[in-house]
Amino acid sequence: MNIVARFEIPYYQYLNETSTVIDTLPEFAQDPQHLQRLYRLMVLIRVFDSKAIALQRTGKLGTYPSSRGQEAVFVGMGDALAKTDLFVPYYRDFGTLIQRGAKLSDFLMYWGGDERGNSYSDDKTDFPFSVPVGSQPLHAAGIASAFKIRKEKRAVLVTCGDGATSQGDFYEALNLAGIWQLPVVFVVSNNQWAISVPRSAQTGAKTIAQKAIAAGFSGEQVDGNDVIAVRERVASALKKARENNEPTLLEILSYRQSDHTTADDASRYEPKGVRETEWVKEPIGRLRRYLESIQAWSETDEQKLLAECGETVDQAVAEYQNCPPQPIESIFDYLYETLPDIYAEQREDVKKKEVPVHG
Ligand SMILES: Cc1ncc(C[n+]2csc(CCOP(=O)(O)OP(=O)(O)O)c2C)c(N)n1
Ligand SMILES: [Mg+2]
Repeated sequence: MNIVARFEIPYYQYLNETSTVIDTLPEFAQDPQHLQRLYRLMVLIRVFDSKAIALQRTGKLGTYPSSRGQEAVFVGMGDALAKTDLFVPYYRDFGTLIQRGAKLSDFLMYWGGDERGNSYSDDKTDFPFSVPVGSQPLHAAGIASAFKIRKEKRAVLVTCGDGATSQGDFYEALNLAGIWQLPVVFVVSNNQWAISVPRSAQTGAKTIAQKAIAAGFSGEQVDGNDVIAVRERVASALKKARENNEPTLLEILSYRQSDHTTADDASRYEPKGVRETEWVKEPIGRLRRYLESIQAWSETDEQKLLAECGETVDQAVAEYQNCPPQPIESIFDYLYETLPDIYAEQREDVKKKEVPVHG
């Protein structure tokens, strides 16, 4: 018997749970100002997130999926992307999109039921959120194929959750990326839950990262509570994609510190105490403690930042609430270029209804 192939799945972490540096820091992370920038973004995301949940609880926003606990994933990805790359997000990714030209108010609009919130990117390059679970990796493979045919040095970054990796589309996308050698990076944001289904019930494989092996390219795990690791590994994978048309799968591990969405109640299925145990790993405190240890952050900085984030978020809420709603018949206008006759009557009928205001 001969062994014909062997595989390994690496795990990347630079800043551990106790905020200790355990590996040589990548160059960008040796610049405290760069780390402060990432820290500020993570805090902004958390402040916005709490506000969005409060708005939903008071009837001013529709269903909203929280980012709590996953801030480093969004910020690390956004910081690693080049302007010319293309991002194919899923519904939790607003924290990346605000680094790509989207406004916070766009997301209030979107989750408030106004589709104009979905038209966020400056030059309309990035895709809108994918709410269907697992369909977007295929779109990403298709776009990457176009970049390759056109010989453009651009990479596609696509995200999905751990639950999405059980969809056939996910495997098909990986297979295509491997066989065609496409410039695409697949990020699986593994927050350990797909609504009430735990990661342990999702796959018999030890890691999700190893699913890349069957497709013929490399997969790795990244500590998703360590923004330095996320930023470094996503940047490195994007570079390989741009320069060598080499795909990568990154399984980024974190923990969902919230209900699945505001329509969920995780206390009905999440074992007691796990969230608290996982909280010691959370990304914002981890980076703050490190910055404090190198004298690059203080309590005064923190208070100033929280006040700034509060103002920024309040401004976004005001923009959302003051934006005049669209005419109600617009739901027909976005769907068809030429409205089929059978809907003409319905369109007229709906015009008589009262238009709900934002918030
Ligand atoms: C095709 C499809 N099936 C089912 C759903 C309902 N659904 C919405 S989110 C979700 C769980 C997804 O979990 P995961 O991929 O881990 O992402 P997470 O929400 O945890 O970030 C499901 C089943 C959907 N939106 N689309
Ligand atoms: Mg999940």
